[in-house]
Amino acid sequence: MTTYLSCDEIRDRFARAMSAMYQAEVPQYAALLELVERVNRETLDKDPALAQRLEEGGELARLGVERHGAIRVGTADELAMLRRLFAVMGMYPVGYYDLSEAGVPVHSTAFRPVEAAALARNPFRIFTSLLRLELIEDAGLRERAAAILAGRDIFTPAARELIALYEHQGGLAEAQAERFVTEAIETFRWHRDATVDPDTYHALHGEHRLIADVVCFRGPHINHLTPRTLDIDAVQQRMPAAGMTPKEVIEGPPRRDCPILLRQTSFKALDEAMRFAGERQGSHRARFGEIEQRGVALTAKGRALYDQLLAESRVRTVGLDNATHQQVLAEVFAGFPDDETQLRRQGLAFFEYRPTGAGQSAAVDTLDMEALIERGLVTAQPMTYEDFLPVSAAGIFQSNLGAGKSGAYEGNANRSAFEQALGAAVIDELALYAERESSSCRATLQALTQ
Ligand code: OOG
Ligand code: NI
Repeated sequence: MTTYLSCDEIRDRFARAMSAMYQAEVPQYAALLELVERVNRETLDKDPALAQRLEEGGELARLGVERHGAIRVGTADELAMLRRLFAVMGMYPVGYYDLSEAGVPVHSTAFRPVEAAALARNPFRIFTSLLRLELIEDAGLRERAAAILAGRDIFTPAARELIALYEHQGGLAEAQAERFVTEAIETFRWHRDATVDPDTYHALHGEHRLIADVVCFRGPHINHLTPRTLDIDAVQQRMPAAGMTPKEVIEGPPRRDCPILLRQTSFKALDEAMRFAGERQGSHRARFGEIEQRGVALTAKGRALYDQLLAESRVRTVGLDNATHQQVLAEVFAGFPDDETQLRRQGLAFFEYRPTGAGQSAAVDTLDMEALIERGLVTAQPMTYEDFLPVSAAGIFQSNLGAGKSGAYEGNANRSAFEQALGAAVIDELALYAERESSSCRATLQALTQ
């Protein structure tokens, strides 16, 4: 019998191949990886308890692997085929993000692993955006863009065959998987040669740089990769000395004792030489490097509080430099409990419960989780947030692509149109965390009462 590789193994190889390709394509990204590694090492040296926690969680060895990347596609067919391609690697569409409100004419999902074990093996995600041509007001330009997109195929014939083979067999054998990774990578490669002449490029660019980025090239080049940093504030501060221009502010919540959700920043997109159809030289600015630091996933209640505080802080942070911005954020977020017990008791964050060694042999007379935790019979581990934040994503888009000519687009969220293009429903991220939490509760109580 043929043995098939696990989806996790294929995803791991794919993530590594993407990293190697992107480092070769964008040398400044390789420099970012070096800086992140240096800061991570210094952070671990200063904080042996953190080092031990990471070691025990099996995370130390994986610290250097990228956590996510992003692409942008132009048509429903492209998105639907990507869904099948990512499924080969155990990556499924989770969450719906509307960016139109922030002036970016796309809506998005994140293809990512969903099971805890798969996330632990390699959490690599691809934030995937679909261009919303219907938001372009100029009908002529809209049709021109649609016609250009209709003329390209972003997948190699072999990639298409291997995806069909995977679906037919239910897996890929070693040589097939190896070939699949090689072929899949081709879709995300940078092409210096645009498919359009300068006039077309500039017309689309004038509407929004993002539209030119999606429409004018042969494929959806990977536009950034994102390693994990243990100290995002330090990396932001040290970027200039390492020859990088950081985006103005770190997105997301402020630094806290109990980190929540996701903090992100990037070096700004680089001006890169390209060639128009007809050989004229030009330049295009779209590709950058990002870093992330994740905290605990919030419940609907916790998320509502986060959104409220973020909105409050926004009116006070316009135009501030990062240091002052972070100071104001910290003041506003004083309203968000910052210890694990409160986060748990107030139902603000998700936790995974486990019986301790003592718990396994104790005779218990209560099923009250908090009482069991107090007595040292159960531990509650904060669950890492595995998804993205629309306001942060908008900030990342804007700092690398500019704001576009129309400010906010009239359009609004249209999840059903997105799902129709995708050919499937997106998975509700909150339901995933809630299910993991409640099944850990059930298993814990069962172990304690046996
Ligand atoms: C995606 C921007 C969003 C994130 O980490 O929030 C993103 C893009 O620029 O295509 O990657
Ligand atoms: Ni990103």
